[in-house]
Amino acid sequence: MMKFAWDNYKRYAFGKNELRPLTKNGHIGNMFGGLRGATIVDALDTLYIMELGEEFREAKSWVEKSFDLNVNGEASLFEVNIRYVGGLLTTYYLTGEEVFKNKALELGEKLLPAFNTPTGIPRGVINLGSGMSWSWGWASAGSSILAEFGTLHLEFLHLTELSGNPVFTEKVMNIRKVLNRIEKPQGLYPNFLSPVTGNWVQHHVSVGGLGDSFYEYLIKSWLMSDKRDTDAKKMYNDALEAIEKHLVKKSAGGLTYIAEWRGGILDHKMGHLACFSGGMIALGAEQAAEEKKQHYLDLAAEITHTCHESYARSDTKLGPEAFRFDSGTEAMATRLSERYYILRPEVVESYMYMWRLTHDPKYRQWGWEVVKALEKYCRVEAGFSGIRDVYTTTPNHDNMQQSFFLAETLKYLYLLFCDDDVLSLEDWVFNTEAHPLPVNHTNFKAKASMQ
Ligand code: DMJ
Repeated sequence: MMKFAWDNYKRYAFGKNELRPLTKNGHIGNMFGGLRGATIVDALDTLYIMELGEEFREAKSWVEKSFDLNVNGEASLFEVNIRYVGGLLTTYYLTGEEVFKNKALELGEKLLPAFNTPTGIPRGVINLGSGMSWSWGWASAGSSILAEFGTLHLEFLHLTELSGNPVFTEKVMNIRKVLNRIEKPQGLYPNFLSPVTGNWVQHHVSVGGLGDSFYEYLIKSWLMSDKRDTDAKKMYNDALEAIEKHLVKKSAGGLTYIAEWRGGILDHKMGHLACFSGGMIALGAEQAAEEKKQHYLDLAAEITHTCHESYARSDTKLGPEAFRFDSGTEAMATRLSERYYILRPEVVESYMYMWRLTHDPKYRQWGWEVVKALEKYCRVEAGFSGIRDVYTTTPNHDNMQQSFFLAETLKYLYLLFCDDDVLSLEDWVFNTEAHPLPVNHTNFKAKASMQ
């Protein structure tokens, strides 16, 4: 599947950001501020890990010869960090090849002006050429987004490690300081924060979109520090406790889900994005107090089960963008606009973690169901495509092969069927785009080569 996805990208869209597999051309999009080759950089480590040597060399050669960082345009700080910086850092650690390190550091420098705000909380959009930054037009009152400024920590610590420049670590430690200082409604973290005043702008809380990877990076910061970053662990534990108290619910049919919270009122909806949390909670269970370990493993298994149900209850056996638990509905989309599946990884990501942490064979079976469904409904003549409605077996394709399909979905599926020592969870922490970064056992450099 990876070879098919890559070959078609190479044939029809090489150097563009993503493949449009129906029209057989490339897509540039507006998230990466003039950067190109998102699929190449996102796929590098997956190609390497899967031992697709020739394909890896094609990708590397593009990075060496054609990857231009002198660009202008509106880039998402978050997306550039998780896909490009993350992908380059990982490939450096896997191969030891300097070109990946140098590109990661050069790009990291270009992101720094986004932090020039009164609080040091970065704005969401940056022009990589001029360094001008601003907030997303859709974010209320010029706010920054929790999942965006909260998903820089892992990569920025590695940028400091590899450059010797403390500025990257200082920037993300300051974000943590601001978040620690500010009062949290009922212990919850709202999704919108003003980079000017440092106050919350709106009380919307979600473990799905807009919030998700902030929580993920707290527990992973602790893991990546070889369990020394106890502040991150405390923030994670406190946040999870509040989430459990206020957002975790059980449906009439017995399915555990995480609702969204709007100023105290619950929206009984769970996004596909929130399904990463099964894996996160299982990964975090290890550090919990003895009497809570099993509880968190059970909670993780229940959430993963619910997410599997969202797949199992559809006709294609792929899950919708969001599913609901209201008016008699359980784990199904009720709105037309939420029925699509864009090749997202979060559900198989949780299967992979649950498999590694429990070895219950059902997670491999569930992963295999996804493989079959992808082959049946998303494979088209020239690549893989998202579908607009998971509840019909004659799917309408969206004509997009997302770069995260190669970075994440296929990598997690592959790892689900590998031995545990391939990218062992003891030694590697996956960034939110599934790019593994080494745990700081003694120092990061000790892990500069996987071989
Ligand atoms: C990916 O880019 C990352 O996993 C991110 O954290 C959330 N969205 C997509 C995949 O769905």
